[in-house]
Amino acid sequence: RVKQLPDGFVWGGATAAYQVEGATKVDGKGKTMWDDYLAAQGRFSPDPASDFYHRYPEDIELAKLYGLNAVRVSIAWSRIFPDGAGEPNTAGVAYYHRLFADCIANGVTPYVSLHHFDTPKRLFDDGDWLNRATIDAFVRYADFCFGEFTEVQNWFTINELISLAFSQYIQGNFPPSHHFDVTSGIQAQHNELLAHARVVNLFKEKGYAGRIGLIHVLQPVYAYPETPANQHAADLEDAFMNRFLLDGTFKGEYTDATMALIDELLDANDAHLTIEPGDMEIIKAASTQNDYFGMNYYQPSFVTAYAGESTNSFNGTGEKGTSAFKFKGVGQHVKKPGVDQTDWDWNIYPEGMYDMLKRVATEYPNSKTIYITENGLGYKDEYQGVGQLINDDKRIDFIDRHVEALLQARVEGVDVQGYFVWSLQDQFSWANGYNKRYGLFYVNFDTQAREIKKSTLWFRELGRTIGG
Ligand code: BGP
Repeated sequence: RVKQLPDGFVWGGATAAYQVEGATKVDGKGKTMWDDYLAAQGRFSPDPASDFYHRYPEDIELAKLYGLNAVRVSIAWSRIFPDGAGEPNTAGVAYYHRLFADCIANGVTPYVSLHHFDTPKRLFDDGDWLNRATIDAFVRYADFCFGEFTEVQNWFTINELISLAFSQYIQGNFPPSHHFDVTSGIQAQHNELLAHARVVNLFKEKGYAGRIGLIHVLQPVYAYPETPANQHAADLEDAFMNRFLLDGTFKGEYTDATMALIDELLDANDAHLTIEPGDMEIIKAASTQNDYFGMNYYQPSFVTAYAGESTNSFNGTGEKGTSAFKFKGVGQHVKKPGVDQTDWDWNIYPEGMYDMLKRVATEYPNSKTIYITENGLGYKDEYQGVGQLINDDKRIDFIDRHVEALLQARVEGVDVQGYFVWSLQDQFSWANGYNKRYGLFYVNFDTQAREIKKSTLWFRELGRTIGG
Protein backbone atom coordinates (compact mmCIF):
# COMPACT_ATOMS: atom_id res chain seq x y z
CA ARG A 1 0.00 0.00 0.00
CA VAL A 2 1.60 3.22 -1.11
CA LYS A 3 0.45 6.41 0.47
CA GLN A 4 0.10 9.59 -1.47
CA LEU A 5 1.23 12.84 0.11
CA PRO A 6 -0.74 15.95 -0.85
CA ASP A 7 0.28 18.68 -3.24
CA GLY A 8 2.64 21.20 -1.69
CA PHE A 9 3.08 19.07 1.41
CA VAL A 10 5.89 20.22 3.71
CA TRP A 11 8.16 17.22 4.28
CA GLY A 12 10.92 18.02 6.68
CA GLY A 13 13.32 17.13 9.44
CA ALA A 14 13.61 18.91 12.77
CA THR A 15 16.54 20.03 14.89
CA ALA A 16 17.19 22.31 17.85
CA ALA A 17 20.27 24.49 18.18
CA TYR A 18 21.65 23.08 21.41
CA GLN A 19 21.02 19.50 20.36
CA VAL A 20 22.88 19.65 17.07
CA GLU A 21 25.25 22.59 16.83
CA GLY A 22 27.92 21.74 19.38
CA ALA A 23 30.50 24.58 19.29
CA THR A 24 29.13 25.80 22.60
CA LYS A 25 32.21 27.90 23.35
CA VAL A 26 33.11 29.36 19.96
CA ASP A 27 32.55 32.67 18.23
CA GLY A 28 31.45 34.46 21.36
CA LYS A 29 28.54 32.20 22.25
CA GLY A 30 27.24 32.66 25.80
CA LYS A 31 26.28 29.89 28.16
CA THR A 32 22.76 28.53 28.36
CA MET A 33 20.92 27.04 31.31
CA TRP A 34 22.48 23.69 30.37
CA ASP A 35 26.26 24.15 30.20
CA ASP A 36 27.16 24.14 33.89
CA TYR A 37 24.31 21.80 34.75
CA LEU A 38 25.50 19.12 32.33
CA ALA A 39 29.13 19.58 33.38
CA ALA A 40 28.17 19.10 37.04
CA GLN A 41 26.04 16.09 36.19
CA GLY A 42 28.97 14.58 34.27
CA ARG A 43 26.84 12.18 32.20
CA PHE A 44 27.33 13.64 28.75
CA SER A 45 28.55 16.73 26.98
CA PRO A 46 26.66 18.93 24.51
CA ASP A 47 29.92 19.17 22.55
CA PRO A 48 30.29 18.36 19.75
CA ALA A 49 26.70 17.03 19.45
CA SER A 50 26.21 16.59 15.68
CA ASP A 51 28.68 19.42 14.97
CA PHE A 52 25.98 21.12 12.93
CA TYR A 53 27.67 24.47 13.55
CA HIS A 54 30.38 23.35 11.15
CA ARG A 55 28.69 20.55 9.20
CA TYR A 56 25.37 22.15 8.31
CA PRO A 57 26.27 22.23 4.59
CA GLU A 58 26.58 18.44 4.61
CA ASP A 59 23.31 17.92 6.50
CA ILE A 60 21.34 20.34 4.34
CA GLU A 61 22.80 18.67 1.25
CA LEU A 62 21.65 15.28 2.61
CA ALA A 63 18.23 16.71 3.33
CA LYS A 64 17.94 17.84 -0.25
CA LEU A 65 19.30 14.56 -1.61
CA TYR A 66 16.77 12.52 0.33
CA GLY A 67 13.77 14.55 -0.70
CA LEU A 68 13.15 16.90 2.19
CA ASN A 69 11.78 20.30 1.27
CA ALA A 70 11.96 21.86 4.73
CA VAL A 71 13.97 21.83 7.92
CA ARG A 72 13.22 23.03 11.43
CA VAL A 73 16.08 24.79 13.16
CA SER A 74 16.27 27.05 16.18
CA ILE A 75 18.36 30.12 16.78
CA ALA A 76 20.45 29.90 19.92
CA TRP A 77 19.54 33.09 21.77
CA SER A 78 22.96 32.98 23.46
CA ARG A 79 24.75 33.14 20.10
CA ILE A 80 22.93 36.37 19.25
CA PHE A 81 22.94 37.87 22.76
CA PRO A 82 25.53 35.92 24.77
CA ASP A 83 24.21 37.38 28.01
CA GLY A 84 20.56 37.34 26.95
CA ALA A 85 20.52 41.08 26.29
CA GLY A 86 22.77 43.96 25.28
CA GLU A 87 24.68 44.19 22.02
CA PRO A 88 24.30 41.49 19.33
CA ASN A 89 27.24 39.19 18.70
CA THR A 90 28.11 39.61 15.03
CA ALA A 91 29.70 36.15 14.64
CA GLY A 92 26.51 34.50 15.86
CA VAL A 93 24.36 36.62 13.58
CA ALA A 94 26.60 35.78 10.62
CA TYR A 95 26.36 32.05 11.33
CA TYR A 96 22.58 32.04 11.04
CA HIS A 97 22.67 34.10 7.84
CA ARG A 98 25.00 31.46 6.36
CA LEU A 99 22.78 28.61 7.53
CA PHE A 100 19.57 30.15 6.19
CA ALA A 101 21.22 31.03 2.87
CA ASP A 102 22.39 27.44 2.52
CA CYS A 103 18.91 26.06 3.25
CA ILE A 104 17.29 28.38 0.76
CA ALA A 105 19.89 27.67 -1.93
CA ASN A 106 19.11 23.95 -1.57
CA GLY A 107 15.34 24.36 -1.71
CA VAL A 108 15.00 23.32 1.91
CA THR A 109 12.78 25.93 3.55
CA PRO A 110 13.86 26.91 7.07
CA TYR A 111 11.21 26.95 9.82
CA VAL A 112 12.84 28.79 12.68
CA SER A 113 12.15 28.75 16.44
CA LEU A 114 13.45 31.49 18.69
CA HIS A 115 13.53 29.45 21.87
CA HIS A 116 14.07 25.72 22.12
CA PHE A 117 14.80 24.92 25.79
CA ASP A 118 17.95 27.08 25.83
CA THR A 119 17.50 30.20 27.93
CA PRO A 120 20.77 32.16 28.27
CA LYS A 121 22.41 31.42 31.61
CA ARG A 122 22.22 34.90 33.12
CA LEU A 123 18.46 35.05 32.56
CA PHE A 124 18.09 31.48 33.81
CA ASP A 125 20.00 32.34 36.98
CA ASP A 126 17.64 35.25 37.54
CA GLY A 127 14.58 32.98 37.42
CA ASP A 128 14.15 32.04 33.78
CA TRP A 129 10.51 32.44 32.66
CA LEU A 130 9.38 32.92 36.26
CA ASN A 131 11.06 36.33 36.13
CA ARG A 132 9.22 38.76 33.90
CA ALA A 133 12.53 40.39 32.95
CA THR A 134 13.09 37.28 30.81
CA ILE A 135 9.92 38.09 28.90
CA ASP A 136 11.14 41.63 28.19
CA ALA A 137 14.51 40.32 27.04
CA PHE A 138 12.84 37.72 24.83
CA VAL A 139 10.70 40.36 23.11
CA ARG A 140 13.83 42.42 22.33
CA TYR A 141 15.68 39.36 21.04
CA ALA A 142 12.72 38.36 18.85
CA ASP A 143 12.37 41.89 17.47
CA PHE A 144 16.05 41.89 16.60
CA CYS A 145 15.77 38.55 14.78
CA PHE A 146 12.70 39.60 12.77
CA GLY A 147 14.48 42.76 11.64
CA GLU A 148 17.75 40.98 10.91
CA PHE A 149 16.79 37.62 9.37
CA THR A 150 14.38 38.82 6.73
CA GLU A 151 15.22 35.75 4.64
CA VAL A 152 13.17 33.70 7.12
CA GLN A 153 9.47 33.47 6.29
CA ASN A 154 8.34 30.92 8.88
CA TRP A 155 8.77 31.70 12.56
CA PHE A 156 7.92 29.95 15.80
CA THR A 157 8.30 31.77 19.10
CA ILE A 158 8.78 29.02 21.69
CA ASN A 159 9.06 25.25 21.33
CA GLU A 160 6.97 23.11 23.68
CA LEU A 161 6.13 25.51 26.50
CA ILE A 162 4.76 22.65 28.61
CA SER A 163 7.79 20.37 28.22
CA LEU A 164 10.03 23.07 29.53
CA ALA A 165 7.79 23.91 32.50
CA PHE A 166 7.03 20.26 33.22
CA SER A 167 10.61 19.02 32.93
CA GLN A 168 12.01 21.91 34.98
CA TYR A 169 9.47 22.05 37.79
CA ILE A 170 7.42 18.83 37.91
CA GLN A 171 9.50 15.99 36.53
CA GLY A 172 12.83 17.45 37.60
CA ASN A 173 14.92 16.27 34.65
CA PHE A 174 15.74 19.75 33.26
CA PRO A 175 17.54 22.43 35.25
CA PRO A 176 16.76 23.61 37.93
CA SER A 177 15.39 20.10 38.62
CA HIS A 178 12.48 20.79 40.93
CA HIS A 179 10.07 17.96 41.64
CA PHE A 180 6.36 18.72 41.80
CA ASP A 181 6.89 22.45 42.31
CA VAL A 182 3.41 23.01 40.98
CA THR A 183 3.30 26.76 41.54
CA SER A 184 6.37 27.23 39.33
CA GLY A 185 5.04 24.68 36.83
CA ILE A 186 1.83 26.57 36.18
CA GLN A 187 3.39 30.03 36.46
CA ALA A 188 6.07 29.17 33.90
CA GLN A 189 3.36 28.05 31.47
CA HIS A 190 1.48 31.32 31.86
CA ASN A 191 4.62 33.46 31.59
CA GLU A 192 5.88 31.63 28.51
CA LEU A 193 2.50 32.07 26.88
CA LEU A 194 2.59 35.76 27.73
CA ALA A 195 6.04 36.00 26.12
CA HIS A 196 4.73 34.28 23.00
CA ALA A 197 1.72 36.59 22.87
CA ARG A 198 3.80 39.74 23.22
CA VAL A 199 6.06 38.61 20.37
CA VAL A 200 3.14 37.74 18.08
CA ASN A 201 1.50 41.10 18.77
CA LEU A 202 4.77 42.90 18.04
CA PHE A 203 5.35 40.91 14.83
CA LYS A 204 1.93 41.98 13.55
CA GLU A 205 2.09 45.58 14.81
CA LYS A 206 5.41 46.13 13.10
CA GLY A 207 4.19 44.45 9.94
CA TYR A 208 7.03 41.96 9.59
CA ALA A 209 6.69 39.71 6.55
CA GLY A 210 6.12 35.98 6.87
CA ARG A 211 4.22 33.74 9.23
CA ILE A 212 4.41 33.32 12.98
CA GLY A 213 3.10 30.79 15.47
CA LEU A 214 4.26 28.59 18.31
CA ILE A 215 4.81 24.91 18.97
CA HIS A 216 2.96 22.83 21.53
CA VAL A 217 3.61 19.19 22.16
CA LEU A 218 0.21 17.58 22.66
CA GLN A 219 -0.02 14.53 24.85
CA PRO A 220 -3.53 13.12 24.98
CA VAL A 221 -4.49 11.68 28.33
CA TYR A 222 -6.73 8.63 28.39
CA ALA A 223 -8.38 7.09 31.42
CA TYR A 224 -7.38 3.50 32.00
CA PRO A 225 -9.32 1.53 33.01
CA GLU A 226 -12.24 3.66 31.90
CA THR A 227 -14.11 4.62 35.05
CA PRO A 228 -15.60 8.01 36.01
CA ALA A 229 -12.90 8.54 38.65
CA ASN A 230 -10.12 7.73 36.18
CA GLN A 231 -11.73 9.95 33.56
CA HIS A 232 -11.63 12.81 36.03
CA ALA A 233 -7.95 12.09 36.66
CA ALA A 234 -7.37 12.18 32.91
CA ASP A 235 -9.22 15.50 32.65
CA LEU A 236 -7.05 17.02 35.39
CA GLU A 237 -3.81 15.92 33.76
CA ASP A 238 -5.06 17.03 30.37
CA ALA A 239 -5.86 20.48 31.74
CA PHE A 240 -2.30 20.85 33.03
CA MET A 241 -0.53 19.31 30.01
CA ASN A 242 -2.64 20.56 27.10
CA ARG A 243 -5.80 22.49 27.72
CA PHE A 244 -4.49 25.43 29.77
CA LEU A 245 -2.04 26.39 27.01
CA LEU A 246 -4.36 25.58 24.11
CA ASP A 247 -7.07 27.75 25.63
CA GLY A 248 -4.65 30.59 26.23
CA THR A 249 -3.06 30.34 22.80
CA PHE A 250 -6.14 30.05 20.63
CA LYS A 251 -9.06 31.28 22.73
CA GLY A 252 -7.14 34.05 24.43
CA GLU A 253 -8.52 33.05 27.83
CA TYR A 254 -8.42 30.17 30.26
CA THR A 255 -12.06 29.13 30.15
CA ASP A 256 -14.04 28.58 33.36
CA ALA A 257 -14.22 24.85 32.72
CA THR A 258 -10.45 24.68 32.26
CA MET A 259 -9.78 26.80 35.33
CA ALA A 260 -12.07 24.62 37.45
CA LEU A 261 -9.76 21.68 36.69
CA ILE A 262 -6.58 23.72 37.10
CA ASP A 263 -7.79 25.14 40.44
CA GLU A 264 -8.60 21.65 41.71
CA LEU A 265 -5.10 20.51 40.77
CA LEU A 266 -3.49 23.59 42.31
CA ASP A 267 -5.50 23.25 45.55
CA ALA A 268 -4.51 19.61 45.91
CA ASN A 269 -0.88 20.72 45.76
CA ASP A 270 -1.09 23.98 47.77
CA ALA A 271 -0.09 25.81 44.64
CA HIS A 272 -1.22 29.03 43.02
CA LEU A 273 -1.09 30.97 39.77
CA THR A 274 -0.60 34.72 39.54
CA ILE A 275 -2.12 36.54 36.59
CA GLU A 276 -1.20 40.22 36.57
CA PRO A 277 -3.49 42.99 35.35
CA GLY A 278 -3.19 43.34 31.59
CA ASP A 279 -1.85 39.84 30.95
CA MET A 280 -5.10 38.46 29.58
CA GLU A 281 -5.59 41.40 27.21
CA ILE A 282 -2.18 40.70 25.67
CA ILE A 283 -2.95 36.99 25.40
CA LYS A 284 -6.37 37.73 23.91
CA ALA A 285 -4.94 40.04 21.26
CA ALA A 286 -2.48 37.39 20.11
CA SER A 287 -4.97 34.53 20.02
CA THR A 288 -6.40 35.37 16.59
CA GLN A 289 -3.09 36.48 15.09
CA ASN A 290 -1.15 33.22 14.91
CA ASP A 291 -0.71 32.30 11.26
CA TYR A 292 -0.32 28.59 11.91
CA PHE A 293 0.24 26.03 14.62
CA GLY A 294 3.16 23.65 15.09
CA MET A 295 2.05 20.47 16.81
CA ASN A 296 4.59 18.03 18.18
CA TYR A 297 3.30 14.59 18.96
CA TYR A 298 5.07 11.64 20.52
CA GLN A 299 2.81 9.78 22.90
CA PRO A 300 -0.26 9.79 25.12
CA SER A 301 -0.47 8.87 28.76
CA PHE A 302 -2.87 6.39 30.32
CA VAL A 303 -3.99 7.46 33.75
CA THR A 304 -5.60 6.06 36.89
CA ALA A 305 -6.81 8.25 39.76
CA TYR A 306 -4.28 8.70 42.55
CA ALA A 307 -4.54 10.30 45.97
CA GLY A 308 -1.13 9.55 47.54
CA GLU A 309 1.97 11.77 47.62
CA SER A 310 3.67 12.81 44.38
CA THR A 311 6.64 10.77 43.24
CA ASN A 312 8.33 10.04 39.92
CA SER A 313 11.31 8.38 38.34
CA PHE A 314 12.54 9.35 34.92
CA ASN A 315 13.86 6.79 32.44
CA GLY A 316 16.85 8.61 30.94
CA THR A 317 18.86 5.51 30.09
CA GLY A 318 16.66 3.36 27.86
CA GLU A 319 16.26 0.62 30.47
CA LYS A 320 12.71 -0.37 29.79
CA GLY A 321 10.33 -0.22 32.71
CA THR A 322 12.25 2.23 34.90
CA SER A 323 9.85 5.17 34.70
CA ALA A 324 7.07 6.00 37.14
CA PHE A 325 4.82 9.01 37.58
CA LYS A 326 2.33 9.68 40.36
CA PHE A 327 0.90 13.18 40.77
CA LYS A 328 -0.93 13.94 44.01
CA GLY A 329 -4.61 14.68 43.57
CA VAL A 330 -4.28 14.15 39.82
CA GLY A 331 -3.38 10.63 38.73
CA GLN A 332 -0.75 8.01 38.13
CA HIS A 333 0.53 6.71 34.83
CA VAL A 334 -0.25 3.11 33.98
CA LYS A 335 0.44 0.84 31.03
CA LYS A 336 -2.45 -0.04 28.80
CA PRO A 337 -2.29 -3.68 27.76
CA GLY A 338 -1.72 -3.98 24.03
CA VAL A 339 0.04 -0.61 23.70
CA ASP A 340 3.74 -1.05 22.89
CA GLN A 341 6.34 1.11 24.55
CA THR A 342 9.83 2.20 23.52
CA ASP A 343 12.93 1.41 25.58
CA TRP A 344 12.35 4.78 27.26
CA ASP A 345 8.79 3.76 28.21
CA TRP A 346 7.07 6.03 25.69
CA ASN A 347 3.71 4.68 24.52
CA ILE A 348 3.49 4.01 20.78
CA TYR A 349 0.00 5.13 19.83
CA PRO A 350 -0.65 6.83 16.47
CA GLU A 351 -4.37 7.19 17.28
CA GLY A 352 -3.31 9.85 19.76
CA MET A 353 -2.02 12.03 16.93
CA TYR A 354 -5.30 11.62 15.06
CA ASP A 355 -7.32 12.43 18.20
CA MET A 356 -5.32 15.58 18.91
CA LEU A 357 -5.46 16.84 15.31
CA LYS A 358 -9.23 16.46 15.35
CA ARG A 359 -9.54 18.11 18.75
CA VAL A 360 -7.42 21.11 17.85
CA ALA A 361 -9.22 21.65 14.56
CA THR A 362 -12.64 21.34 16.19
CA GLU A 363 -12.15 23.18 19.47
CA TYR A 364 -9.47 25.68 18.48
CA PRO A 365 -10.21 27.02 14.99
CA ASN A 366 -7.80 29.93 15.56
CA SER A 367 -5.00 27.37 15.20
CA LYS A 368 -5.64 27.63 11.43
CA THR A 369 -3.15 25.54 9.44
CA ILE A 370 -1.39 22.79 11.40
CA TYR A 371 2.05 21.34 10.80
CA ILE A 372 3.31 18.31 12.66
CA THR A 373 6.58 19.91 13.70
CA GLU A 374 7.99 16.86 15.53
CA ASN A 375 7.23 13.16 15.59
CA GLY A 376 9.63 10.26 15.69
CA LEU A 377 10.98 7.22 17.46
CA GLY A 378 13.85 7.16 19.96
CA TYR A 379 15.70 3.95 19.20
CA LYS A 380 19.08 2.30 19.82
CA ASP A 381 20.15 2.12 16.17
CA GLU A 382 22.99 -0.32 15.59
CA TYR A 383 25.98 0.91 13.65
CA GLN A 384 26.96 -1.41 10.78
CA GLY A 385 30.24 0.15 9.68
CA VAL A 386 31.25 2.88 7.25
CA GLY A 387 28.89 3.10 4.30
CA GLN A 388 26.64 0.33 5.62
CA LEU A 389 22.89 0.77 5.77
CA ILE A 390 21.39 0.81 9.28
CA ASN A 391 18.29 -1.29 9.81
CA ASP A 392 15.59 0.70 11.58
CA ASP A 393 12.40 -1.05 10.47
CA LYS A 394 10.82 -0.09 13.78
CA ARG A 395 11.22 3.59 12.94
CA ILE A 396 9.73 3.10 9.48
CA ASP A 397 6.71 1.41 11.02
CA PHE A 398 6.39 4.22 13.58
CA ILE A 399 6.53 7.03 11.04
CA ASP A 400 4.33 5.17 8.58
CA ARG A 401 1.54 4.72 11.11
CA HIS A 402 1.73 8.32 12.25
CA VAL A 403 1.66 9.70 8.72
CA GLU A 404 -1.35 7.46 8.15
CA ALA A 405 -3.09 9.04 11.17
CA LEU A 406 -2.25 12.50 9.84
CA LEU A 407 -3.66 11.71 6.40
CA GLN A 408 -6.82 10.28 7.95
CA ALA A 409 -7.36 13.51 9.89
CA ARG A 410 -6.79 15.44 6.66
CA VAL A 411 -9.35 13.40 4.77
CA GLU A 412 -11.76 14.32 7.54
CA GLY A 413 -11.13 18.00 6.99
CA VAL A 414 -8.25 18.91 9.32
CA ASP A 415 -5.98 21.46 7.64
CA VAL A 416 -2.65 19.76 8.27
CA GLN A 417 -0.03 20.73 5.71
CA GLY A 418 3.24 19.20 6.72
CA TYR A 419 5.26 16.69 8.71
CA PHE A 420 8.72 17.16 10.23
CA VAL A 421 10.35 14.02 11.50
CA TRP A 422 12.22 14.33 14.77
CA SER A 423 15.00 14.40 14.00
CA LEU A 424 16.92 15.33 10.88
CA GLN A 425 20.10 13.62 12.08
CA ASP A 426 20.97 11.79 15.31
CA GLN A 427 21.59 14.36 17.99
CA PHE A 428 22.03 15.08 21.64
CA SER A 429 18.97 14.36 23.78
CA TRP A 430 18.66 16.69 26.77
CA ALA A 431 18.08 14.16 29.52
CA ASN A 432 19.11 10.99 27.68
CA GLY A 433 22.38 11.82 25.98
CA TYR A 434 23.50 10.06 22.84
CA ASN A 435 22.08 6.53 22.86
CA LYS A 436 18.54 7.70 22.18
CA ARG A 437 18.68 8.19 18.43
CA TYR A 438 15.90 9.70 16.36
CA GLY A 439 17.70 10.71 13.20
CA LEU A 440 16.78 10.23 9.60
CA PHE A 441 20.55 10.28 9.18
CA TYR A 442 22.82 8.30 11.48
CA VAL A 443 25.68 10.17 13.13
CA ASN A 444 28.79 8.32 14.19
CA PHE A 445 29.60 10.48 17.20
CA ASP A 446 33.24 9.34 17.20
CA THR A 447 33.98 10.51 13.67
CA GLN A 448 30.93 12.70 12.90
CA ALA A 449 30.43 10.70 9.71
CA ARG A 450 26.84 10.48 8.52
CA GLU A 451 25.30 7.16 7.47
CA ILE A 452 22.04 6.22 5.83
CA LYS A 453 19.31 4.25 7.55
CA LYS A 454 16.56 2.19 5.93
CA SER A 455 14.17 4.90 7.09
CA THR A 456 16.16 7.48 5.10
CA LEU A 457 15.42 5.62 1.87
CA TRP A 458 11.83 4.95 2.84
CA PHE A 459 11.32 8.61 3.69
CA ARG A 460 12.64 9.63 0.28
CA GLU A 461 10.24 7.25 -1.46
CA LEU A 462 7.26 8.65 0.39
CA GLY A 463 8.45 12.18 -0.32
CA ARG A 464 8.36 11.39 -4.03
CA THR A 465 4.59 10.96 -3.88
CA ILE A 466 4.06 14.64 -2.99
CA GLY A 467 1.63 16.07 -5.47
CA GLY A 468 2.40 13.33 -7.98
C1 BGP B 1 10.75 17.20 22.26
C2 BGP B 1 11.77 18.27 22.10
C3 BGP B 1 13.01 17.88 21.39
C4 BGP B 1 13.42 16.44 21.52
C5 BGP B 1 12.26 15.47 21.54
C6 BGP B 1 12.61 14.07 21.95
O1 BGP B 1 10.12 17.38 23.47
O2 BGP B 1 11.23 19.40 21.45
O3 BGP B 1 13.99 18.81 21.72
O4 BGP B 1 14.41 16.22 22.42
O5 BGP B 1 11.22 15.90 22.35
O6 BGP B 1 12.72 14.00 23.34
P1 BGP B 1 13.88 13.22 24.04
O7 BGP B 1 15.14 13.76 23.48
O8 BGP B 1 13.72 13.49 25.49
O9 BGP B 1 13.65 11.80 23.71
